[in-house]
Amino acid sequence: MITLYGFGPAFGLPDPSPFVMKTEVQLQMAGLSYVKQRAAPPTAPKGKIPFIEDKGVRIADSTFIRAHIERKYGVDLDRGLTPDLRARGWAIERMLEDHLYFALLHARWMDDGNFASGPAHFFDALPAETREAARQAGRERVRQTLHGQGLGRHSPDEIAELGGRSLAALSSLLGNKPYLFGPAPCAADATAFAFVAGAMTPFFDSKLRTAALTHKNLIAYRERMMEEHYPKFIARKAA
Ligand SMILES: N[C@@H](CCC(=O)N[C@@H](CS)C(=O)NCC(=O)O)C(=O)O
Repeated sequence: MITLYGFGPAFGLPDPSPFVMKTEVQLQMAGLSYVKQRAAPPTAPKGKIPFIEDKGVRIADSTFIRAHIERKYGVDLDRGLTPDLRARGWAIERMLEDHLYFALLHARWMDDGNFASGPAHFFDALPAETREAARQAGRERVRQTLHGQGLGRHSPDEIAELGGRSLAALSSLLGNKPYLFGPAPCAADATAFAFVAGAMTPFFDSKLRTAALTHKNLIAYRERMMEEHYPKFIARKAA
């Protein structure tokens, strides 16, 4: 049995990390059984979540996890796709994981209100004497990450504008198809769904969310995939 390590439900999402949601959906697409457990980044092999444990072997990073499950279990999450469409899937994933992600991170961590209602709670379990300092240090680390990546050097409006362009590009690529490349989902759909859900969560108020919600096809896509992959999460929220 595979164990998927994530953060656990938060921020109105099955997991606050789009990378965890991507991997969970890909495990489901591969038809594999798994259990979920919570873990903190410092315990992960590469200091980032998600990672999986599969019969004593730990694999970190959502892209390497996908490669592992495809290789070990003989599945192809892009089956039926031409080399051209596979390349497009990779390009879409890179746009979302290496560009949109940082706009998402900025909206959650750098906006005072969003930080207070969201990521600040990651530190709640720490002893009272160190909690606030750890919170501020964690926020500072994210600020430095955003600066190093480059997006953090722009104004909040410019960051939202750039993130919005990635969402608009995704919406155009999806068009009126049920999934990115037609009637059947592929690996990049797991990624796209996870990022669209992360951008649309009503838990955070942001220009990025407003931009995401202007795309009716992305709203329908998110709903369709949420029903398909997280029916229990939806039912729990409705109860
Ligand atoms: N390339 C990684 C990215 C994973 C990632 O950025 N995870 C974030 C949460 S969304 C994390 O664990 N951050 C903790 C840290 O950087 O300290 C993947 O595809 O799995």
